[in-house]
Amino acid sequence: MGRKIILDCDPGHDDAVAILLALGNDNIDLLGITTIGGNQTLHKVTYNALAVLEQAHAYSVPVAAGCASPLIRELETAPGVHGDTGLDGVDLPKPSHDVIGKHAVDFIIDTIMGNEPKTITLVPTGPLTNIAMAVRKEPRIVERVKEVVLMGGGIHVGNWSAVAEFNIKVDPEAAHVVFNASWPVTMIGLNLTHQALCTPARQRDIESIGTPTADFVSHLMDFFRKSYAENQGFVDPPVHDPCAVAYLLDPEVITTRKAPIDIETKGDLTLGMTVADLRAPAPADCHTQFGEKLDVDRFWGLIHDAIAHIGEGIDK
Ligand SMILES: [Ca+2]
Repeated sequence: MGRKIILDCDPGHDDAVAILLALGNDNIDLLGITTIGGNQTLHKVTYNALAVLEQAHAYSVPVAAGCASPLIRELETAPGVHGDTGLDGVDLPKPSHDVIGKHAVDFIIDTIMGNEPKTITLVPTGPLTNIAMAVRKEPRIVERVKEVVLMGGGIHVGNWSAVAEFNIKVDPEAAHVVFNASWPVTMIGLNLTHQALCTPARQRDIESIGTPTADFVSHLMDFFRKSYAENQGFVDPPVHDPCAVAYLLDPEVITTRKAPIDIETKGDLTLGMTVADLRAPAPADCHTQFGEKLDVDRFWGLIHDAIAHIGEGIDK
């Protein structure tokens, strides 16, 4: 059995690749996908999560819809990056399954409390609203979870403002709750994910697998390349979210550094900034760390292998 994870996401092109990476590797046991309003509205990203599972014929992975908006702010979506559907650029297969009849926050709590302590890893790749709500509703999950490995934030780099990354900026108060809970948090931020660039050569390598899912990913990357070129000044798009899953599959793919990290919730210019204190070695009780260096070949090798493993459909 692989590592048990819950993927809390807002698909989103890179979320879709993260889902496929988790599905296509037996060292991950994807217990469920929970959705959060972010890249697009909750309704759209939930549909997208179901459609990505349909694409991979992964019919037994439960999907639970979560919060439609941040804790105290209006939802900000990212149509300029992900299009009107949240997954523009592909013909999404129509989902044959629906969400389960349980809210994402309750699914997260029940799964963590219903499994052995320190066996469940939370992998948030969207705004952190669901995770913060779960902490507030059932604080015992903080002690019980194995760790939180999230995509968000960054060290001295932003994409939704000069210093803030989208997921954190959309719901900084939720991020504050998550980073200040005492569980181990690994932040896979923009400083790391901007090393995960889908170059044309990487994309051709994926296409060479020659399956519908490989084509699906390639079409996603075509759109992502265009939107990143137009909106963010990138030649090749950074594929953020699968970096968090890759770290769980192979810790050596990402080198990490411990540092106290907190979230700015008040700054006029710095709202949503992940403030890491790098002045000295981290204190012994420091529970936060961040990804620093990506082994790029190893990372794309994991993506390739997962898509190849899914083949014509994973049927699980
Ligand atoms: Ca995401």
